[in-house]
Amino acid sequence: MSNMTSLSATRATLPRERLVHMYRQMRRIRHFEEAVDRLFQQGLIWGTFHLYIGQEASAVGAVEALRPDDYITSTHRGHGHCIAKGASIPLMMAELRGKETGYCRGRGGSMHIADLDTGNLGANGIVGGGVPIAAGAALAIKKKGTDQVVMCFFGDGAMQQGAFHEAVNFASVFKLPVVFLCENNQYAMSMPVEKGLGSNDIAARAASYGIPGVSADGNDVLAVYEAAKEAVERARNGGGPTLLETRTYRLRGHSKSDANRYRTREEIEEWRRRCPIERFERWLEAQGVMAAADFEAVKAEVLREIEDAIAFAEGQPDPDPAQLADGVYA
Ligand SMILES: Cc1ncc(C[n+]2csc(CCOP(=O)(O)OP(=O)(O)O)c2C)c(N)n1
Ligand SMILES: [Mg+2]
Repeated sequence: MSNMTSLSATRATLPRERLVHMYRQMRRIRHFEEAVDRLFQQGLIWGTFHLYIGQEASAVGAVEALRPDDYITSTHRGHGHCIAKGASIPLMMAELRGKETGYCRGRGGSMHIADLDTGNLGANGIVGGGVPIAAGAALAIKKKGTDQVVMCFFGDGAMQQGAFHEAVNFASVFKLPVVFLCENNQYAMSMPVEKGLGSNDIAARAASYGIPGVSADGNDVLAVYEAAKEAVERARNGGGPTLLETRTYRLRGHSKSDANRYRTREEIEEWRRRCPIERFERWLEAQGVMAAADFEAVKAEVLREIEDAIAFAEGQPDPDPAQLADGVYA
């Protein structure tokens, strides 16, 4: 494994406020997810959800390379993408609590949150389901003649789906403005990548579609940002799609019920030491951008924001049972 302990000092070119923003976004995702877990243990969230803890640098680095009017497609593990793109945390919380004022009027839950206002075309319970949606959105962009870009998030497991192959090939043939971002978190449920993929070299697969393939350290928010920026610029300038792998790790179980029998405690501990937030803190401190007191202040503000969102959601109305069939089409 490559040396993943330090962030490169060549990336000091971003202004302070953007670095602080990236740090805050990572903390917002981390503490949102911790709150979701807690609310579930308290019996206040039901259904299922998939926590993004450990992967925060992937969503934040990638979305930082986008404009507000660009689109994303997301996955079953979508809270991080959603928050990174600018969603309202109170409305996400209301949705997870099944409230009428949530993003899907309380009917969708974790895996169906979409937010068209921020360009989030939606989480998706179908593994690989977002990939053709991203290609379709990119085709629409091309037909309309705007210069927007689609960032398509999916997991290593999604690469084994037929829909992935069809959509990436289609996007390549038509040179569509899309970045296919594979979040390689080492597992698809209990299946390790080295068993589930014919080749561990995810980026190399791009060659078979005639598009560039890039691999980035997914726990280094600036490395993800740099790789995503290049891919986004290529897409925006008519250069077509890129396949970008972010190598990361999910620190929690696959879903709410996971006894972690398929991996060792040592492996989890090793990745915990590469925590993307702590690594970014060390770098920010070394660069003189933020100090320990600043980290604490951001953390306290974010924790307050999350508690406010929980209180907001608690006070929201439940859906009216008489409207149960609203939005059911089949
Ligand atoms: C088409 C389809 N097949 C199977 C599943 C069940 N399933 C849910 S998540 C998952 C693993 C996905 O792994 P990956 O794409 O690597 O994403 P990760 O969970 O690691 O973020 C599977 C098999 C599903 N939701 N959809
Ligand atoms: Mg995976």
